[in-house]
Amino acid sequence: VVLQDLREGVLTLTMNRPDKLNAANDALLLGLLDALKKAERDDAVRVIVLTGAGRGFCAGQDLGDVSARDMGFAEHLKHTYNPLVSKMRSIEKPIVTAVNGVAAGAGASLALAGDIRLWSESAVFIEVFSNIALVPDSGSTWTLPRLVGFNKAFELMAFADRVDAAEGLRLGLCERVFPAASFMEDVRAYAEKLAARPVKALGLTKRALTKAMSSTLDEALEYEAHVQEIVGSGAEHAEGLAAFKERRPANFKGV
Ligand code: LHQ
Repeated sequence: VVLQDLREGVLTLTMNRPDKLNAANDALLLGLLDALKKAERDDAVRVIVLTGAGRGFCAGQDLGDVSARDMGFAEHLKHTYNPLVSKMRSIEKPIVTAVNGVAAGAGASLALAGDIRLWSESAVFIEVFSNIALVPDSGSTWTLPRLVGFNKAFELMAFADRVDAAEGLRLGLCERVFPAASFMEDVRAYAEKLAARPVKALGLTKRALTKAMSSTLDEALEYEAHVQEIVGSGAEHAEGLAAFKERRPANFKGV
């Protein structure tokens, strides 16, 4: 249910239940979590791309799967979606969510949980939860208001409005929109460019930004100093400095 492809430093994870628009069952969620845990320890993985097979990105919880109901929703979330989203936010590697089609419910939450969000022109984002009288989960209550403010987030959640790519770009739900016809090639080219950046420094940039979102300025300054000390003694920084002095492009690959 999760396809994995590692090439040129880019690990592409494809949610693969296309007949159901990649609606998530336990196997899919735990498969993603397991792949991220392995990617975290694998130096060959510099960037992670999360996308969906077929015409959907992810339609959220598989409503035909009974395990959530058997377990109770809270326990189910704590066992599956919560550790997955938490890992996406804490892993010190850039995650690109490549939203190829509809992202609904927890699928919309996963789309937002990436560090860089690339949408196809045919992407549709729906905080669909209220259609079935549920509360947004898997991080949407945390991410969406930080992007669009409390009130727009509430409106999108209340009416389960369909947000298309143009509107998603305007609202800041994605960084870039690519044509549907060339979407995965465009994502690939983008991810390879990102993989050529100093990903150890980017991993700590991600960590510092995440921490700063719930800290004071003084705490952020303190943490910046702490991580700067770490990257300052690393091989990437040495390569960056050498390249600057030698007036050549830096080669961070494999450093
Ligand atoms: C699906 C699904 C789906 C199964 C499409 N399940 N089959 C967490 C933990 C605990 C409890 C509950 O919740 C959560 C978090 C959540 O994510 S709650 C929200 C769950 N998701 C939804 O409510 C979305 C339901 N789906 C839809 O509203 C539509 O399918 C969307 C808007 C996503 C797409 O619409 P269309 O493009 O018109 O496609 P479609 O509806 O025709 O779907 C295609 C197929 O996929 C269809 O199957 P079929 O056999 O008829 O071709 C759907 O039944 C199936 N599918 N979503 N979540």
